Amino acid sequence: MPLSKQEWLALEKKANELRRLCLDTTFWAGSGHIGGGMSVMDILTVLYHKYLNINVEDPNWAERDRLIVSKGHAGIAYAPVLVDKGFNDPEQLKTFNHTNSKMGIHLDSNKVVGVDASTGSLGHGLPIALGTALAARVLGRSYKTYCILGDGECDEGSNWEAAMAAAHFKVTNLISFVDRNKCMIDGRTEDVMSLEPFCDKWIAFGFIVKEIDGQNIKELTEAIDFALENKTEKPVLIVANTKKGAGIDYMEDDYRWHYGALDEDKYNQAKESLERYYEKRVARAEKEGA
Ligand SMILES: Cc1ncc(C[n+]2csc(CCOP(=O)(O)OP(=O)(O)O)c2C)c(N)n1
Repeated sequence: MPLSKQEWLALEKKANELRRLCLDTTFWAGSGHIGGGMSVMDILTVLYHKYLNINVEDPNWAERDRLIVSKGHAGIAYAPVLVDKGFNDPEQLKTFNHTNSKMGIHLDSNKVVGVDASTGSLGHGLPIALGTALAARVLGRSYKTYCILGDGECDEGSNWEAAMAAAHFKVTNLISFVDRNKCMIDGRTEDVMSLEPFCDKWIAFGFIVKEIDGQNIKELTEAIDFALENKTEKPVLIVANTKKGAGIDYMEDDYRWHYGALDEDKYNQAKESLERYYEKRVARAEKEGA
């Protein structure tokens, strides 16, 4: 169903709140993977606030949709989303990555409610998501499995083994995203290990690829609707072009903000930048929404 302007604006508001909460979590933690946290936040917002069929009262409900956040270092974005949704105590965010906290820098599915798989060692999420999707078929369940990969993460060969198997087994109940922010830990993806022609590679592995602006809520919803309506036998991959550090001007598109520390001054600058970013995005939704 097309996204109404009202729904678009509501998702913008939520995404803004969640970016702020990710920033706060980084400040409380002292440091964190804020760059890739900000780039993935729109994907997480749209999934948690429009698509995922989940139940906060029954987090392990067998029919729930699954999400595997394969780029597990995005825990600093994922934990705020799960807390805001009501899965975990908000006070826990203030202890993120502190000694003895339940919320480590990579979220542990045995400690953080709502996490379907512990990730952080890159290259494992798509194989897990594939197994989860195949399990639905074997068990006769109708849930969907979603998976979010980083682009730098796609340097890991295990992703391509999983991709080959997903196409071979015609796994159409799996919807995958790549957060294509073109930056990784220590450089730009094309400098560290060229990925291009990235979409063509996934197509060659048997996927239908939808390339979008991953920081445009409307395009995200259209891509997910497209994947959910897929009547072919091919799995869908959404290549979401994003910016590392999206919304925080001094971090944007700079791989050196893969992981960073915030002092009070930087924290305040970031808050102001996020406000300006939100205003711009609201203006776009007002103009382009219907
Ligand atoms: C197997 C493995 N090797 C190395 C790392 C260290 N590491 C953490 S994040 C990262 C870069 C990931 O880049 P990308 O997937 O593009 O993440 P994003 O830019 O979206 O944050 C690396 C190499 C890891 N977590 N796991």
